[in-house]
Amino acid sequence: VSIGLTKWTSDLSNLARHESPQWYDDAKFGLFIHWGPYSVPGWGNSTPYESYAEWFWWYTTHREADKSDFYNYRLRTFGPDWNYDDSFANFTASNWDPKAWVDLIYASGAKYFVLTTKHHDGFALFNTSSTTDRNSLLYGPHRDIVQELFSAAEAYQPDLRRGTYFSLPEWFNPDFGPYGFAQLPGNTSTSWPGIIARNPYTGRDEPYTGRLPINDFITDLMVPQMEILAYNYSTDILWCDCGAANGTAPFAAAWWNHARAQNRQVTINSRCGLAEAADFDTPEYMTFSSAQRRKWESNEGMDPYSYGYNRATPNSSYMNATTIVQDLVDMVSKNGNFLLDIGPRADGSIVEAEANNLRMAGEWIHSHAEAIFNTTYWFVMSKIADQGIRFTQTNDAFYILFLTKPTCPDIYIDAPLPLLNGDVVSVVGENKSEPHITWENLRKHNQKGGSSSAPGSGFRFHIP
Ligand code: FUL
Repeated sequence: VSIGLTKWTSDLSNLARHESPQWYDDAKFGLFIHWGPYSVPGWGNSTPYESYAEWFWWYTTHREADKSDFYNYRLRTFGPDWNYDDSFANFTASNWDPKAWVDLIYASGAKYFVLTTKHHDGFALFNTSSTTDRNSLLYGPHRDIVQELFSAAEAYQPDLRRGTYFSLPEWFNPDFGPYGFAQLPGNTSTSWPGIIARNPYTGRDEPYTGRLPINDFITDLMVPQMEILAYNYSTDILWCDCGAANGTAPFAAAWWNHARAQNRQVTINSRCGLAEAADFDTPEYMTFSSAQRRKWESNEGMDPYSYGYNRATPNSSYMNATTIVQDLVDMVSKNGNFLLDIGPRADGSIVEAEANNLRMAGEWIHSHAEAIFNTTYWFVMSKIADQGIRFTQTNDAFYILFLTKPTCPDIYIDAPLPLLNGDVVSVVGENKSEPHITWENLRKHNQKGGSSSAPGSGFRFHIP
């Protein structure tokens, strides 16, 4: 029998048959990196409000949204004549060592990374010369950031999967009229499109550096840039943002046909405009309380409320290693991946608290890899998922993960064990004193030794 594969077409019901590949499901843990000109002001306040620092331009031009007092920070730091694009010159990457980033990604235990290749400010970290000059090759670092990071990953950690965050809209692009943020619900501005260029505080028009004339934002800029990431940079994950009007469906069909011809499997997130046809959902600064049949990936900053670098954040506020491990375990047990974000400084250095906590979490993750990676969730218990106990499984092992050290050595789980020939493995976690993780090493017991179960009944488990 010869069975042929039909080509992907841009029909949404056809695209919906595409799913996240096995490698993505197995990878579980990724590092998200938000880096761009917004890393220069690098500020999002801390108390009483904190806001995404990568939204610096937005908050300094939208008074009604500016709860964190961005504008006054901008005024006292840069003065009244400063424009957002003035930050390009100080986005230097002067201490940026792509290999050091790759080393840290690997040390954290992550199996993939997703770099902001263009955030809402429209500044690209890759070569966009056919569509706009607003990029890191011509301004700021004068380097092809995406290419350098991807090459370093390929050279030093070839198993790391490489992903690209790509914001569909551009906040203050005058060419972007009909689809802009200004038309989102809740924005009461009637001065469209003037608000895009004119700063309502200063009354001056802000420049939009590097704009080339185009006719249609979607067909002449957005889609061509997605194609550049797909074909010139061979991204594994296209991680779009904002779900604005788009031309994603025909793009995705062509990209997937191309990838298939190359024997590659690539994936696309839920914010590219494909609705249910996307491969995975992307809850932001939130998680699910139970397992989801549909693949999902939670993303959040190590900063309590920012993806981009926020100099107002105290070291002690960054997510600590224990929380990283607990969140990862929790998400994996519910069919989720964890995309954890860092915000490097404008010179390419990484906040020490972020790097340290990632390395510490990575020690645990590396030494307990078998209970995390290449596992699937156990739907039965993940619906209950409570009391600090989580479950994962492979073909030959069943893992019981304790988010904290159990207070009682005998545990009864009132659900039948999955049919299994291999090991039952307990992974005991203990958080004695921050910032040190003191989780014990894996301890294996075969079913006879450590637990008992009978079909249809629960099972008893003794922690030695
Ligand atoms: C959001 C963006 O607006 C944030 O700045 C950040 O990039 C996050 C991952 O997605 O929609």
